[in-house]
Amino acid sequence: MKKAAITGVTGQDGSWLAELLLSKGYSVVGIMRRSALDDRLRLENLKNVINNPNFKLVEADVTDYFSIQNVFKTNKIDEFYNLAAQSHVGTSFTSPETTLEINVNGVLYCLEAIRSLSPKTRFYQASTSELFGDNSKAPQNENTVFQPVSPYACSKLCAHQLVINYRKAYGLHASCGILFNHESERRGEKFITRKITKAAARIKLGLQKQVVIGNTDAMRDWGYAPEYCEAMWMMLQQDKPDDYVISTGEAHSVQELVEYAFELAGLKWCEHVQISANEMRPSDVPMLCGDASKAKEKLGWEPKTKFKELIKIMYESDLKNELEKM
Ligand code: NAP
Ligand code: F7E
Repeated sequence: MKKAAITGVTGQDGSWLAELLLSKGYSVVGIMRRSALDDRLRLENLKNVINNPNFKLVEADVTDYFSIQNVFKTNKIDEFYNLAAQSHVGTSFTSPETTLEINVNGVLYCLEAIRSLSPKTRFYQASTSELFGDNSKAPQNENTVFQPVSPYACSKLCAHQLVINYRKAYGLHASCGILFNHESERRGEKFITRKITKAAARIKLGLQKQVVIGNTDAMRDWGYAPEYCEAMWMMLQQDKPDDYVISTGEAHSVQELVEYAFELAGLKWCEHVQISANEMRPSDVPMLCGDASKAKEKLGWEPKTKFKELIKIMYESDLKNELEKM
């Protein structure tokens, strides 16, 4: 039985990846940092996996080298998926130091632990389309120049280069997935898709009246998270490590997202959506649209769920959740 470890297992992608790997017969070590929060709330996304006998939760923090070393000292890990991050771009402007600590040093510690204790372990790094930043060339692929425009993107660029360096210098099987935005009914509620689908559901049920958002001109290439987690696994099954763009190849604006979610709720968006400078970022990525041809050719990966289907899944899930709470 292969054993995989996942940092960031309590996050959106970590929960989908844990489910996927268990379904493939892996034994999974889910890495979770300590929190003062009630575990039941933090583990909500993991309720499908928590009672699986092949799943084990361990406490470790990627910013604590000893705790990461300990994962390797107490487990023989075949595949290590590093999904832990301060992943909110807006927050990275207000907490740049924490963002760099987790997103850069955290990655360095994982790589160092593998290099020194378990050099045969295959490593996946969660890189991001935010690396492309201000690059007006679209669609973006693995050869597009990186022009990061936030502390989050700068941290992820440093991590991306560290992974490439450890691959070249030490021969580690270390790959980066340059994933474009991917969402699901488990998405954190501060990201724009979930913020909008939840607000539309709550406004429909009379539980709130307004939602306040920022830049509606931004365009993103939004895909469905479980499909993107399958691509992570595919990358680590290749003989050689490499970096891959994962995307749908379609871009939609925040404005389109708002209009479609409120249409699903049978509401007029302009009666409920307020634009505020408070929700704008000091600098924002204007447009992301990916070209995942390399992943299609080398991994056989292709996206299935398109924009409208994705937003419908999220809206219907939020409506159901809110109805269950009433
Ligand atoms: P997420 O929901 O924000 O999850 C992040 C996870 O990292 C959480 O489980 C969080 O744990 C954990 N974490 C944060 N700091 C940690 C630390 N010091 N030690 C251990 N764990 C820590 O993010 P996601 O959407 O699943 O994304 C997964 C990864 O892909 C991230 O690296 C993100 O930057 C990257 N990415 C995401 C997207 C996307 O569109 N979703 C696109 C490209 C790349 P707590 O529960 O304790 O906070
Ligand atoms: O913003 C605009 C915002 O926070 C999308 C992370 O998973 O994907 C994600 O980063 C767009 C931006 O995602 C609000 O300014 C307007 O232009 O949902 P988001 P993101 O910044 O693209 C990448 C690939 C990652 O790697 C990240 O980890 O929507 N926007 N009004 C807003 N965004 C938010 N959050 N809230 C608003 O009120």
